[in-house]
Amino acid sequence: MKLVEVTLRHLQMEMKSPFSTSFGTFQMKDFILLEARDEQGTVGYGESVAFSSPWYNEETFKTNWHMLEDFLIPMLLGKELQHPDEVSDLFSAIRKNNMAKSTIEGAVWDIYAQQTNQSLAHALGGTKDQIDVGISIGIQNSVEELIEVVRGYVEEGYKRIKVKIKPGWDVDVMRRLREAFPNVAIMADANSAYRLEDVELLKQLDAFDLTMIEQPLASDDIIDHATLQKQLSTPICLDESIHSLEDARKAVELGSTKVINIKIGRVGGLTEAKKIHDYCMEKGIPVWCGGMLEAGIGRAHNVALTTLPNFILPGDTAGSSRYWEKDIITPEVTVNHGVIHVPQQAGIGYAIDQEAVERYTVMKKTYN
Ligand code: OSB
Ligand code: MG
Repeated sequence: MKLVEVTLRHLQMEMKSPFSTSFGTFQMKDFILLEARDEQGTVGYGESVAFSSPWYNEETFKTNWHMLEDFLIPMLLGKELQHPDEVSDLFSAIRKNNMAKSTIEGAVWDIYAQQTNQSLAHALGGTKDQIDVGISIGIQNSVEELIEVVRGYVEEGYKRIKVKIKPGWDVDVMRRLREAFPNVAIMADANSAYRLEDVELLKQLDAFDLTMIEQPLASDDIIDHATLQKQLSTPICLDESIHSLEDARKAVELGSTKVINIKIGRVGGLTEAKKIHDYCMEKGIPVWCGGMLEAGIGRAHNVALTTLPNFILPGDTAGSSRYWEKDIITPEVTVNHGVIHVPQQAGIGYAIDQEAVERYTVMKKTYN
């Protein structure tokens, strides 16, 4: 396989309702959709999950555009590849910028799956033909509202409810949520809003039988999380702190995390995601697939990755309609009773909706 043409598009999509975390609120999503064509004419797609502001990590859709245009696309155009795993080896010469790398690596995996006539899930080594999913719920205006929102998703059948927490929206909220839903799998995601000094407050969460607490401490920390985990009975799950297999290994060896949230973009692509999955499986660390409020292409890649056997816990891959009036793929990703049926066709198994893509395109540029 040899890429001969790559098109970047800046897309802008408005979310159905704002999504609030401890670090900010999302309403408009600006992101990059990448289309790659190889010499045989096979077309693959990738989606950058970087946001417009560097809140979650240091990348933005504009830094991704720069990295793609000036470094990553030139490295791949005209380069003969036998397998998508070679992409991350080539990109190892460039530090970090994982979401930028993942955008084009995902399109190479899509092309590879099509040319070997298998679904992306199968190409990755996936074993499931349906996956269980949960949902992530942002900070609401009141606990009463939160309970009503959660009730709706529990009734739809989502297999696990994750709620965002932050100082001032934590112990009391989780207590009331647990009282309202005694038998639902509930977890909390702090997006790095606490410090080790908050240990007494965080210990109070142990009373609510949470499946896990996600990234309570600093986004670059694995030391304090190990200290905290020794004092909590609730398992800690790292998100922001894990960028690679090496990070995962160190966090597991230190005892900083008992579960890992794998996000394809954060770790630099599907090849690295698979390596983290395999390592965790060997160590008995369950993983789940996180979300970045993706549009259809990113969502389709998440669905494929989640078919790997150690994705034991339901992830954040909710259905397209939870986020968008109209997604950019057809059919959209649909969830029934908390389950997504994984498409079996070659490639990602969802087609691009060209009309929707055109409608959301702000800018477009082709490289060849
Ligand atoms: O920490 O997992 C996170 C959304 C934006 C940034 C970070 C996170 C999230 C979510 C939503 O939790 C996941 C989703 O529904 O895509
Ligand atoms: Mg998170």
